[in-house]
Amino acid sequence: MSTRGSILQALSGADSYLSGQALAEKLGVSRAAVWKHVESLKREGYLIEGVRSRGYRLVGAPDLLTAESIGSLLTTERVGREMVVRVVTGSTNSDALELGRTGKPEGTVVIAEEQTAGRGRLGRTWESARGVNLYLSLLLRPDIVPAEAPQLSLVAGVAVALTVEEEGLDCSIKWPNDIVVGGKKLAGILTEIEAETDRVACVVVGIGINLNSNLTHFPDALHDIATTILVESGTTIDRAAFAARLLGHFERCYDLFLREGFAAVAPEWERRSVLKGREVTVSGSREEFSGTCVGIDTDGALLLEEGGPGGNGQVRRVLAGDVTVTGGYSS
Ligand code: BT5
Repeated sequence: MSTRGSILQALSGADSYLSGQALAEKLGVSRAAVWKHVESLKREGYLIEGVRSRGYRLVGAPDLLTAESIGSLLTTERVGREMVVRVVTGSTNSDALELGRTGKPEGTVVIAEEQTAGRGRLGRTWESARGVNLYLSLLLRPDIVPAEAPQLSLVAGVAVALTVEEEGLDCSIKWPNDIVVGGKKLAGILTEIEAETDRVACVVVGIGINLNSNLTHFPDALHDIATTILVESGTTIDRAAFAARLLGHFERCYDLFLREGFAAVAPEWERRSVLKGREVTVSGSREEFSGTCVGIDTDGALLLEEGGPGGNGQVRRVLAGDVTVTGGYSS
């Protein structure tokens, strides 16, 4: 972590003043260097009180996503330990794929305050208003085959749900990648891979979560289908703290996935699934299928029991596509 990050971490963890001397000794830098970093943090909007005989005290932090503001709260071993934070970018997924090609390590995270070309699946757009939500991409290098990569969307879905639930909201997941609160989409996940013959060179898991935007940040077409934590709970989220917690949950779920496979994460996913027992239609691939969702397979495939007139009760595995629920999934 940078000296600035370490200063911020020390100040955030202190319940009283920390003297410049104590900080300097702890970090192995001069008192003048501590002072310089504190001044630059203040210019960024951190409220740091300095009292001559006592030292520094952190009184308030700006709602800015910075490597320091997130890094000082991280509990992970490797996820987010390398972080690239951009004020504006096209798409954090594109950035992370690019970093993957240049050899950046597993766990590297790209975060942006705003995306000008945020991407959903199948060429769709992800609305990414500035400074209010979270747009981040994780660069991963798991030893898996390309066909297993979509399971990481589900792993990330569980991590997002666990983080959102800590805000006191009930979360459901709509296969494969919609995180739903109050019947509306709160977050989406886009997993992309860079493959080498039959192995994965890297996987990028992109997560977009609506935190503090209100509906005016969205185009009209999304007003009935999108929501945010602010809209659902009336509380403003500390985005850096939320991001740090999300990365913590992700690392725990991901490590479980690496150790024991998707089947170990599946129960957490299944208990939030809005589709189980519902009549659904899956489109987007070459064919369209309808049936009753009976759950997901141990590898994350959606299981549909074909029924109704002409149906034969067979269970079909669906690997990709968009799901429409007959009658909607809000009730
Ligand atoms: C997704 O696609 O849900 C994946 C979204 C992934 C976004 C993240 S942000 C960080 C990273 N960098 C990127 O460029 N992308 C990832 P899909 O299932 O195709 O859903 C897209 C659809 O969701 C759109 O067609 C809209 O209907 C709706 N939508 C767009 N923006 C939204 C938003 N902010 N909140 C809720 N719904 C939205």
